[in-house]
Amino acid sequence: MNVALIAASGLAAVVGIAAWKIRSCREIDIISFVINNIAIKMRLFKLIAMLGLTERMRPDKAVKFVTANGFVHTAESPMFRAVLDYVWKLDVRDNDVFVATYPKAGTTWMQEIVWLICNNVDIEAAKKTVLTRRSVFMDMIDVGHARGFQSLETWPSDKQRIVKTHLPFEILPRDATVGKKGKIVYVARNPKDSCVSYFHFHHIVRAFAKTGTWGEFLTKFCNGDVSYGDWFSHIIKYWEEFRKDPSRIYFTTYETLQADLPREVKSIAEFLGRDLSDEQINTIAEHCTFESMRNNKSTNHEGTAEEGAFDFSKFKFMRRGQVGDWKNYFTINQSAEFDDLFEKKMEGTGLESKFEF
Ligand code: PPS
Repeated sequence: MNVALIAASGLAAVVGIAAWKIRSCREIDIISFVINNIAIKMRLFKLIAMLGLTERMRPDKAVKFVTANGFVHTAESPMFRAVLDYVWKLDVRDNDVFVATYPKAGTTWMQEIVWLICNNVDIEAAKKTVLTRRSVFMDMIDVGHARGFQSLETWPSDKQRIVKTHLPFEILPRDATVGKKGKIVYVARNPKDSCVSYFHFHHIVRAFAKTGTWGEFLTKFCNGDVSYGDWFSHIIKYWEEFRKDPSRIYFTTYETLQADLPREVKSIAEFLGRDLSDEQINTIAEHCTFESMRNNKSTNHEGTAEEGAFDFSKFKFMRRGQVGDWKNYFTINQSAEFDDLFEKKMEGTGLESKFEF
């Protein structure tokens, strides 16, 4: 045996033992902090998954913490916590477009639409490069080929940034909120469907908290004890800001996109100051159907380097893509209780009629 082989076997044994010893996400965080290398962190995630130890990494619950500007925020994956202080100070460019949503509202869908609108409907280019590289997820740190917060700072100045975020309006970059730079496209989704989609997504993301049963997860969702916190305050705040300045914020819903995609693409293009032909609008709409995006390696999150963070064995990222899937999960009592909560929280906002259950 040569020396390199002995060294490699030794290293593999050490890493294997370390992975076996790791009991929680927190420990992976500490290791990543010490080695300061997010790619290694992703490999650790993968290794632990291969050893069948994924469940032990999941935190028990979401954590509430105070952000740089004093806002109380909630997160499960520590990766999201780490980046917030930087986000607040980001230099926003005038032509930045933020695709903002509460998780599972159709973010990926809207990112692809906006990217195509802003890039001359270049379908070939869109297929060639995964969406996570074309459109940055601001709330995350760079992971392998996935673009996170750091890449925003070094993004070429001649290329427009299409920025994905789930952050509440209050903790977006100061330049975007106080400074009013860039535009925001906000997508909201019927909260019952959002909750069902989020429940399944928790089985995919290795670093998210344990869901418990469906009923237990629903309770957490209603209490805002999940990553990105309370659904109601998220959407209400963006809605209020949209009403103050509709020239800078576009507000739409998943259900509106489903109802008439070409009409919505046209309207978003107008908001972004792009004049698209009917043919271009239809090309985007066809490229962005659920089936098409589910089969597209560039948008379905499969086979990318950040995959180490995901476990697609039970559910795919492009799971169902339907309006009303909640009816397969909510009991009659759960639905009635949710309706009461919805009525109470939404009263007087003008948002009540946006969602029909
Ligand atoms: S994330 O992780 O928060 O960024 O997820 P997000 O992209 O917001 O939401 C994922 C859900 O959107 C569905 N989806 C679509 N539905 C219809 N048409 C298209 N093109 C489309 N693309 C994504 C996806 O399937 C998830 O919803 P569920 O209900 O889980 O299927």
